[in-house]
Amino acid sequence: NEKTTVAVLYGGKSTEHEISLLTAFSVINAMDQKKYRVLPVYIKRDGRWIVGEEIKGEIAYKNQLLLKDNDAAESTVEHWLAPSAPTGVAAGRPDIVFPLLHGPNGEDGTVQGMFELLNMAYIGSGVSGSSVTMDKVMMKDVLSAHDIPGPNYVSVTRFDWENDAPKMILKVKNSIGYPCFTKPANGGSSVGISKCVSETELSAAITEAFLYDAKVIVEEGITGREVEIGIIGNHDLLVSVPGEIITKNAAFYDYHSKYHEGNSTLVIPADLPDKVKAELEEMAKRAFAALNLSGLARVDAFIREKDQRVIVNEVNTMPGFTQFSMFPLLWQHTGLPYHQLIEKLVDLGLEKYQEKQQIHYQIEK
Ligand code: G1L
Repeated sequence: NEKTTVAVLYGGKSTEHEISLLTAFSVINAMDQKKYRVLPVYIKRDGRWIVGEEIKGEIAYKNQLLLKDNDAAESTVEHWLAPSAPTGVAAGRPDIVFPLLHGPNGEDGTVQGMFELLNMAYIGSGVSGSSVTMDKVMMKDVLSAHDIPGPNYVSVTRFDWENDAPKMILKVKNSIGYPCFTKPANGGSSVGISKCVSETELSAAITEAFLYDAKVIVEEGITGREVEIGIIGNHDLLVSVPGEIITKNAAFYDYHSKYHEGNSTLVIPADLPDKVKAELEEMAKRAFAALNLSGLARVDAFIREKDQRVIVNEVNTMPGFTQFSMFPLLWQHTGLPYHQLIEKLVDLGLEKYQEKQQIHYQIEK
């Protein structure tokens, strides 16, 4: 019974460096070292990669994961670059990679593309699912093509905005109205998001969102309950119990204070009528399949007040993943504790890799 070598990839150049580190700390300490060899792979802020020695025992402080040059194992990432290199610690090649990276260098399909080229197994969605889901406009275009209800939205590129801002404002007024929300299209960030109730506010909000991306999405504000649900699987999809985010005095708080300053509470499981719950599960599974996702996703939706219909608002291929984050908590309440969730994701990643090996890239003679 050989152990499976899992490389946990964390750090990175983005603003989410700290969250990535904290998540890696949480994941690594939850992994059963009788089943797995855990290799830390740290991407430093300057972009350099350090492959550390196998982790043995519990890590006491997350800062132990800030590997220094002299912590580097003999094996380096360069060893992985030979697509035919054998797997195993000695050869330096892990059986599977667990990418815990956010933002432009981890969630948009680029890291996944690298592991495809290296012919290595990795956890989570592939290139197309990751990149399409990362771009909120592309994601909503796909969901809408599959008749999955979402808020109305308008895409504004920096080019559109610089050339004819009044036309874009008019477009928002005609197809969405107020209140509306503006967000950088690139889903990696929670910054640059605003709620607008007037043209003046909209103008300022769009200008601000362009600090973070060259494309901005303007969305209809939906009045209703905010719920989230977890999905795991590749083909046979399992759904978690739903959770609900309850915000105290919704109108009063901006995005940051709402989600990051304790002005909202989490209720798991959400208390939903069976019919609504069934619709949420179905919409979440349909969204997962439509976006060509694998492994896992968290789907965020509204239960619209006026008709109790499920409106899919966000799909996240790399949800918060510490032991105390929404996604693991949802699974905890569904009967799958954190360490088992991680094992399941490793199995799903290996399974997907095996399936891909069956594809013939040449016509057999
Ligand atoms: F690999 C998975 F399972 F797909 C995966 C990857 C990344 C799940 C969750 C995450 N989450 C993160 O990386 C992050 C939320 C810590 C971003 Cl920094």
